[in-house]
Amino acid sequence: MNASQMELQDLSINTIRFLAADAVEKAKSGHPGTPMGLAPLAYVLWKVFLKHNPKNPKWEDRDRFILSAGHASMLLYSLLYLTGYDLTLEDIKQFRQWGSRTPGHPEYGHTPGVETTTGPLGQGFANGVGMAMAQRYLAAYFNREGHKIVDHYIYCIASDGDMMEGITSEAASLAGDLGLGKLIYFYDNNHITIEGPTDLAFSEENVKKRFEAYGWQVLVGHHGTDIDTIEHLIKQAHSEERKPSLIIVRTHIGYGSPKQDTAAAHGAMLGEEDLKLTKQKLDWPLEPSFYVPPEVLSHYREALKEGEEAEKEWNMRFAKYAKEFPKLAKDWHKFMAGELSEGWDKDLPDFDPKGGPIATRTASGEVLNTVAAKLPNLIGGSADLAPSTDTYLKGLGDFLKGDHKGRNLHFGVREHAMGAILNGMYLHGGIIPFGATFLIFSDYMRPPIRLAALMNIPVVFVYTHDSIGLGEDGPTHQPVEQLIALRAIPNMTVIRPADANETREAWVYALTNRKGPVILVLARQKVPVLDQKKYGSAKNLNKGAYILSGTKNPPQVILIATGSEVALALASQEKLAEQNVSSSVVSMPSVELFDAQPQEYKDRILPPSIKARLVIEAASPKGWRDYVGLEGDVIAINRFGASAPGPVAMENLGFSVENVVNHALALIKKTKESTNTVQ
Ligand SMILES: Cc1ncc(C[n+]2csc(CCOP(=O)(O)OP(=O)(O)O)c2C)c(N)n1
Ligand SMILES: [Mg+2]
Repeated sequence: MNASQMELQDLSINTIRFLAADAVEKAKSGHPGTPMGLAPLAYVLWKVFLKHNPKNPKWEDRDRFILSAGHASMLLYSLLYLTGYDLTLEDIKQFRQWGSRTPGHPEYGHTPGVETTTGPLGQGFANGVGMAMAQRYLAAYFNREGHKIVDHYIYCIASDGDMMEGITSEAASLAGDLGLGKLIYFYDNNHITIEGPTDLAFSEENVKKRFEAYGWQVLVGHHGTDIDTIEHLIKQAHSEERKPSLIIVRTHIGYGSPKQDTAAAHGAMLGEEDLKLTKQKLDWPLEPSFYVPPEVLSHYREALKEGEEAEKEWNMRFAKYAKEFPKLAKDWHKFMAGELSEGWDKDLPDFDPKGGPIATRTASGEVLNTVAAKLPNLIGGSADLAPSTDTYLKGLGDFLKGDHKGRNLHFGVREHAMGAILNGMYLHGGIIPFGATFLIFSDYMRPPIRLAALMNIPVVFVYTHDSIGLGEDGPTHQPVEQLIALRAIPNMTVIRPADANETREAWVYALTNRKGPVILVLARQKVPVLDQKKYGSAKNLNKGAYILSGTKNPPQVILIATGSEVALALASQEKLAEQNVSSSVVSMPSVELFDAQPQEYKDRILPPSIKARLVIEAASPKGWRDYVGLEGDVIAINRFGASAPGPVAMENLGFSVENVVNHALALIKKTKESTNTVQ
């Protein structure tokens, strides 16, 4: 490399540093130090290795780049702008401002080129593992001898905080077990977190040995500014195909500034004086701020031509592939568009009451297996609970090291990583992912559930053992507050079907409404299959609530129930009828879907004139006042459950016909009195 090339390289690296420092300075908020330390690594990765086309951020065979340390977002925004994505210098100047395309942390779907939303540490790390799993499955499905249609890397930069988070250990352990050779991760080992030096809480000097124990190849770069070594290490990572690689790079937060190597460089602007000193030290013009030397811009913008050529070359290879394998090529387009194969829903089971009661988890397993046989892009698994959650795809193989064709994923007992991996699989493209565990353990994976909702990505989360009705395992396993906690997440659709046919419709909804995540909440215990000739059709599930069993004249009381409590509501309705009390039963599998209906529909299901409304749900009562008002009543659970056979626990906590009838009668009396008082 000659002197002018060296100079261009230095200028290119410093451009990233000062775009970050200037943007944080202008916003008076953000994280300048990390991009400053990482700039050389990012430069070499993006300039020499990253296969991408800035003009088409969705090109299927691009390398994926994840900034798991999302607080260093200015690093990513700088790279996106410099290499020619649809992001301008003006956008950079609007860093962290209302409505800007450069929010505090990278947000998927908001800024072109951002592959996933990061910020909550550890999530990006695990997303990448999901992307690599999706990639391996697609490679196994599509690649043929001499035709490597799927051939890209997943790169990720992780920080000290990422390395401390438990989810990282979960995901790394699985990635090693699966031998995900296309994963190339960087550990930004700068020895600093917010409170100070990492050894305040992290004396794990040997992250290297930890990752080796996980089955990773671990490489070490002692100087974050030594680009030749970093380049060499990345090449070494490329040549290891059977293990993921972690490249540990010793960097210096706030490089070049008076705050270098201190926590002060992490999360606040450098300040006018220090910024000036840093610019002087690194030989950077003080004015103008946001300075991008023209030769630097054209140097980075070579990515445009290179990217276009790379994609063109791939398109040509794909055309040859399509000629030789027309059926696979057709599948490819379907997979990438997230389409369901024609006739996917033809043989869906129609459950008959004559078959006897059936747990909704069991019905779900039947539906899932029927559709999976026709949807090769549907893959998923559970966190070591496939037999209990009924999510095993029979005869469709296991996804294992060295054999990535199988469609059953074994996450091990790693719920948190499972959630983020599912997100990553969807974000990679080509996959309809689902994952399962007990509803109680949704708590173990709440961060990725929330991020799925924030990103509006259609991941299907399957949660069984959904109430105290699960029985003897007791209060540690019996969900109480989980339903309302999940319903509280914006953009989330929670569906708790009443019986087998509603469960079928819940899956149909989850697979056809690909606008955001769906949570299926299923019972362990058997529930009756509701007679479709006698009651309202389960096909109404997509309206969120419907009249399951109505009355000719307005009922004296409306019983609203979800999931396994719907059968209880129906039994109570019969008992009330024996006492000449008229009631209707509304099945309400999804409050979110009901909320989205036109007012006219809502008023039809819950007429405003009828104040006697009684909700029955074996979970926290929170939230139900929205539907029953202050006058109505809720039979719910305001305590933890108890270890006992399911029916006994249910009975003792108020889920009996007798208790429902008593509440209904009292409610009718109370609402009548209050109406009289008003008159
Ligand atoms: C799950 C989670 N917990 C806490 C935070 C708040 N936070 C942001 S960065 C950070 C740690 C900073 O240290 P490091 O990860 O080493 O990043 P660096 O300062 O070196 O860039 C913390 C605790 C977060 N973003 N995510
Ligand atoms: Mg750090």
